[in-house]
Amino acid sequence: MSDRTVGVGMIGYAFMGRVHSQAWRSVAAFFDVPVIPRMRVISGRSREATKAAAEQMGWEEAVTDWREVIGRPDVDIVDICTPGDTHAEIAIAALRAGKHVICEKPLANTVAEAEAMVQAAASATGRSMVAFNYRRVPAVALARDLVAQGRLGEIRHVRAQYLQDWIVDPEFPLVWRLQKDKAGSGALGDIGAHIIDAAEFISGQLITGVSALTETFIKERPLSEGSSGLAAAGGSGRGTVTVDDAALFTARLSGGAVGSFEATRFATGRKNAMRIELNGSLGSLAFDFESMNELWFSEGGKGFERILVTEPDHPYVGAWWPPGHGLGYEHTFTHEIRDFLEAIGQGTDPTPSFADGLRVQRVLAAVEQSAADGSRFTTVEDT
Ligand code: SOE
Repeated sequence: MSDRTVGVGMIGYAFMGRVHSQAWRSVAAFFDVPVIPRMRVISGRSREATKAAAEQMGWEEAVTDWREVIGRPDVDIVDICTPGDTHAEIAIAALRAGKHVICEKPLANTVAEAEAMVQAAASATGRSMVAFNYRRVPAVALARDLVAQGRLGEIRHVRAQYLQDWIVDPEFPLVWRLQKDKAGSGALGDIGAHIIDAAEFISGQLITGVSALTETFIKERPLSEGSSGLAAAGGSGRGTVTVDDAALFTARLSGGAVGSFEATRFATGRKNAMRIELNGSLGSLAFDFESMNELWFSEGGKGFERILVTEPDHPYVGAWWPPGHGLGYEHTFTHEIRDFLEAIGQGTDPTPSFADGLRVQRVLAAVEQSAADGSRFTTVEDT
């Protein structure tokens, strides 16, 4: 076996686990990575279901206790794909055991947990990364490059939305993403976190303060009897929704831009519309994940023109298909794993780091605080 092999253990195997598995399986087939992942083991609560998932997704073994994964000498990388309430405990234990850790977003359910994770990462030998996969959409990476090259000039507006509609039906069950003790917050942390990260990543500016409101439209739902991906079956009995259905906020950014942000699961007809537009003194750009192979760009006083982001010199694209053939959701995770392995191989710190995840967590906290205070402007560092 190659001495470049690194053993991977994944905790959780639902929607995010499936898409991460696809990335672990495919990364070395498409990218020239310095270390080659071997999919050693996954853990989940039910023995039978975890075993079936391991077989289906290409993992060698299945266990029912995540501590077993962390304790194994043949596991070098721990991939955390569980709900947010378990991130801190697992990540800190894995880092203390000397593992590299990649953790799903948002980093944690609270600022205090995220701070503890950052502390553990700072004193660990392993590398750590939070999985904001949309940074790895080629068009999003290209957008950041254009801003960094100064093509937009001084950025004045950042306009970001993340629109979904999978819980519009009031009879959609009370899955874990609708429970504060499991998910930390609702649309805000689940999808708002992505646009906060994308806005900071593309603009190169940090959110310094927010003025927010949140809403929970459907306050009670049938209890959930099982879910797969974002689909779920309702059982008997009803429970209270303890998170926001929608979160909206305006923001100030460190470079002088002003921002508006909207995260909702009630945008009927919008399935995964992660959108961002930036307007600068020289030009603008606009992106919508539902057309993820396109970036719209305006400069020289002209209207927007489409860039088809499928050329070999566009970020990540050269590893895949000929121009015009396009990429999908799963590729963003392959790119994320590629960058993570690259950093591990080179002995550098991958981004976004746990510290970046903590920053997003502070913005989430500021949004919640501002919404609770009745939209008073809330400084991010005060949370
Ligand atoms: C559900 O809203 C979800 O699966 C998020 O949890 C993911 O982060 C996002 O990529 C797609 O939607």
